[in-house]
Amino acid sequence: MIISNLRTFLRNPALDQIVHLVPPANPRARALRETALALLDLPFNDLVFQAQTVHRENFDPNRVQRSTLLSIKTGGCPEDCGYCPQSARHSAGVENEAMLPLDEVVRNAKAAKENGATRFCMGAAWRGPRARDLEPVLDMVREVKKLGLETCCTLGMLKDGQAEQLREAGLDYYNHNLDTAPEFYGEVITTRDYQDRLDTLERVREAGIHVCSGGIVGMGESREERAGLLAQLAALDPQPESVPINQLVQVEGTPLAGTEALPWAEFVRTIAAARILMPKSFVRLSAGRTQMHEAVQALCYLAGANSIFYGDKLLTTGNPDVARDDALFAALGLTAA
Ligand code: SAM
Ligand code: DTB
Ligand code: SF4
Repeated sequence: MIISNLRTFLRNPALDQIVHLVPPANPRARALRETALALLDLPFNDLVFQAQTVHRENFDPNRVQRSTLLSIKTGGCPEDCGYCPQSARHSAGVENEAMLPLDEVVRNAKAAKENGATRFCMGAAWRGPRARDLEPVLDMVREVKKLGLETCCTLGMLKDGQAEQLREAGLDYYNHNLDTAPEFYGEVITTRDYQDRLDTLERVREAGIHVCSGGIVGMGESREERAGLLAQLAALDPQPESVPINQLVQVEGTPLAGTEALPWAEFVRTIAAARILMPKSFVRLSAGRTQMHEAVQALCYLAGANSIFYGDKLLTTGNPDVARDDALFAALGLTAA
């Protein structure tokens, strides 16, 4: 009760300046936070121009990398992430399913490759894998890798040794999001803390796996808090190879359903600031595209997004179908990386 009152007190916009003075633990993130906020505060055209300039210095601006997602273990998750339809604590109507068999995963990966995806990302609704959960996933990684696809997993928190096992099986990327700024985090998730996430990212990095880490915007956070998320991501050393920026997909039955929608320009600003702060990372325009107008997606590409989730499903919710994305790529002259 005291904590929740304190949070409400600290979230009072009039106190933003004061809250803002509370330094994040990492000095690099503290400095980057000021830079991130200054970027987000720029006039839109100045920000997008700067982002496109940085983008051109580091990438072919007309090429976009495409990853396809598959939920290999859906629902029944013990964690309480306020955005997530797969939490057993919410009532979003997502059933607790068994792990998919290997042949079904391979079938989906082949289809993804035929459609033109270069990376296949397998997600599980776990707090983290138990030893016996990891074995079948290692087989999936080996088989998907054999197809000539880049492999990615998102399985929750990893314990000592698990990242090494995944690496030996042929895992190229591990997705683990910081999700939001440290000071907003407790509003969204209580069953694991920010440091747990940083620890998993450290294990992934030390095992020699590429890091995919980003977050979600539109959860009711302030612009300062979006700057805080970007600063934490940009402070990772080295910076993540992939940075998914998700727009909250509001699912009925989750605590965050009904949150006031983020204005589209604010989403584009977040992409642009991510591009400038992490010039060599693939910035992924991630969840939320189904509800997003083509023109807004085009602005995201202009602002430096160069990766998407491709295929008509994310994990449990929809994504634009392949035909809609192919039409947008054709309209913009974009090609798959
Ligand atoms: N259970 C694992 C974990 O949380 O690390 C892996 C799967 S989890 C679904 C992967 C990520 O999906 C979350 O960290 C979150 O950033 C994103 N996500 C989940 N539900 C979402 C939603 N409704 N809208 C946007 N992003 C979402
Ligand atoms: C990420 O940043 N976004 C993806 C992926 N990493 C695993 C997941 C989005 C999930 C959206 C809600 C759903 O489909 O369940
Ligand atoms: Fe579980 Fe991951 Fe969903 Fe959180 S985001 S409830 S850990 S599946």
